[in-house]
Amino acid sequence: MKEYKPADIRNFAVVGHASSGKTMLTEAMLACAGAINRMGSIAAGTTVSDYHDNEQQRQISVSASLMHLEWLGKKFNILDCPGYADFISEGLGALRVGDFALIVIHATHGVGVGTDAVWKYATEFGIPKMIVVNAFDKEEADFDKILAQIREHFGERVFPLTVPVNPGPGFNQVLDVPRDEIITYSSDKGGKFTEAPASGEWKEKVDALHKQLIELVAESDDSLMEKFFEKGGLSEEEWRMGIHAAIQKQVFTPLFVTSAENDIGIARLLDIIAKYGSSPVDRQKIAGLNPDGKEIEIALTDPEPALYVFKTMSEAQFGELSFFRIYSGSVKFGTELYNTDRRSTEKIGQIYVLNGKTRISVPGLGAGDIGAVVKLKDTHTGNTLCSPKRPVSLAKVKYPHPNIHAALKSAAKGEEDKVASGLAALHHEDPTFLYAVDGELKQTILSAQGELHLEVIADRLRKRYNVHVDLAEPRVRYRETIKGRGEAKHRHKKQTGGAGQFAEVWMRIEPKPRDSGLDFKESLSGQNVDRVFVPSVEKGVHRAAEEGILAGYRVVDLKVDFYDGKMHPVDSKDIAFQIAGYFAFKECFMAAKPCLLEPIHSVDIRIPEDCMGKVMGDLSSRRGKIQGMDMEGSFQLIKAHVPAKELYRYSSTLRSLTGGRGVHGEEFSHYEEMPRDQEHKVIEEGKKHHQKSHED
Ligand SMILES: Nc1nc2c(ncn2[C@@H]2O[C@H](COP(=O)(O)OP(=O)(O)OP(=O)(O)O)[C@@H](O)[C@H]2O)c(=O)[nH]1
Ligand SMILES: [Mg+2]
Repeated sequence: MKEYKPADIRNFAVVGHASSGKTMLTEAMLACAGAINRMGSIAAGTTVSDYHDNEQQRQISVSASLMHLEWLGKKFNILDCPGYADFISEGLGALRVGDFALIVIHATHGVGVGTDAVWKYATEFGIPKMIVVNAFDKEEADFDKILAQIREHFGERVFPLTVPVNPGPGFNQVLDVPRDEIITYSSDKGGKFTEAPASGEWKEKVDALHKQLIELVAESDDSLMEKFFEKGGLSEEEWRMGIHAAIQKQVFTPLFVTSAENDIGIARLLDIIAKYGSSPVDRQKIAGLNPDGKEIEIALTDPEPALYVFKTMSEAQFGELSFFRIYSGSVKFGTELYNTDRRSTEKIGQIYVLNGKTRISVPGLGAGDIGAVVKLKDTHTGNTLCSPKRPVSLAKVKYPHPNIHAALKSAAKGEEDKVASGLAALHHEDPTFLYAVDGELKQTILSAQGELHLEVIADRLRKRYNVHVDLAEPRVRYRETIKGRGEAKHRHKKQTGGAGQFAEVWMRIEPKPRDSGLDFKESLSGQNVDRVFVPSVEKGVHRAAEEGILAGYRVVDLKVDFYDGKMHPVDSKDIAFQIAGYFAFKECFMAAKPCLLEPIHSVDIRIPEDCMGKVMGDLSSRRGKIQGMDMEGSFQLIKAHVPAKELYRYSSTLRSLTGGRGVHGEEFSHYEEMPRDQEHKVIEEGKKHHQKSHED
């Protein structure tokens, strides 16, 4: 493969809402450019990009895949990203290294919450956007309607460079605004086309659009603006020169129409990307930190290499692949690089460019390019590899905090070590999920971006590490507390054989505000109890509070006063007062109107307006309390407080209530007293659990 200059490279992330056709669009681009002979399909699981088992089974993308092709002498590095919010880390990594975002919107599904999310991320990364409206072969596809919706969301400056001439089944013609032509695509899914000048009503339409386009381009540059006013227009050469800058500045966001499934509209999209799309040269300098934490600039033209690892992936029979983008210098087989984040040296092994699972080995890659390398020793997603002469750490992607949880149950004994090392390896690959052995719940808790994400992690564990694991509902961290005051006098006495034990503890308790924990104090007066036993009583109280009294959950939010008691000159000792303190506390607690508290999560739900009724109804059946409602673009944002217990697998419910158009995020908010009937259930379960663990 030949070497490409940075100006001849087009790195972009194909992103958007789930199932908008990103993978098919990528497939169509590859077919159009001759990188593959024939398009695969999602249904048959034969696309280049979705080559993993879990993608083919579910017919969705789970990992971002790297593909490349050549078009008009330019090398396109295409990162096809999953649309499900569960796998947002993949899209974030790709947008981090892309020079622009190709945002795909389904012509009939319209702008989704996933579209909004990637738009926002692309803006944060400071890269321009191009929009593809796909599936114009669909019966109900309506260009004016979808354009209006997109403009409502993303502004009036979304501008169509192509317009469908015959949308609906049989769609094969587009009006091409830069060329003033009607382009007719072949029906063999090869992406070939013929062109003819627009005539009649289409001529009028294209003339008007062309004029608007020239105005937009003129706006991007003062000298073009002057020429525009002098001559009342721009020459072909002038506006073509200005279009690149106009896209960079996002004076307008170009929009294209396609049918990815039939490879319609793709060739002209590739043309525009090749001629006017962003290249690494458009973002010549990026910021990084040197080892002293000082900000430095890395320029594309610096000879010393600096690479950002945006993704790592372990592949069966192949080992770990690290995907990188080169921000300066070049790499080749055998180059020694410094991993600034791990403070270790790595020797670059075989370098590859990829088309999904097909890897083509190359001797090296230059500045601006994207590739992958196998078997680095200790390099993870987000690390910077660089010349030891100029150590730098490039800005990392900030991933959203994982807030969807499940417990991991081992179905086979003796696999604990394998599970633990598998989880550690998977976490390095995908930092957007976390795991922890939770001492309180006595479960291994996985936290991820969504339920699909959790399922995929469990799948990977099973397949790659050959362990028998299942996901289960995580236990809920209920708390126990009191609503009234309570008192007890507990005598502990054991005087049969050997050394005796004697202690008497008089104690009272009262409630404290929420989230204030447990306070222990003594107010002993006189000499009934030696003060050396105060810590013993406190220990006993804490043990009882940790164990839980009503249903086995931690006791919180109360004040304990150890105010008197009795002792015996010989038999009183630490252990006797611990035991007396333990039982005195339990008795006080039961006398003080005990109750259970349950964790409440604050939940943000984004849905299209037409789903409001269903989602609100479902929320109230989950004991949700609405905290507020807001419009975000045309989406409804609902903020609610919902008990954690009611939220297990909520995203699947939301997906089915909204036909895949809604998403939610959740976070612990506070504890609240439980309704009586619910409390009763938990207490009964707690008792059963207690009995079972005693029998085991
Ligand atoms: N009719 C029609 N169907 C399409 C078109 N493009 C994609 N599809 C179908 O839409 C479904 C989703 O396509 P994908 O390419 O997997 O969509 P995606 O955006 O990559 O999906 P995720 O990566 O899972 O978010 C598949 O069944 C495709 O065959 C199109 O242009 N026309
Ligand atoms: Mg896909």
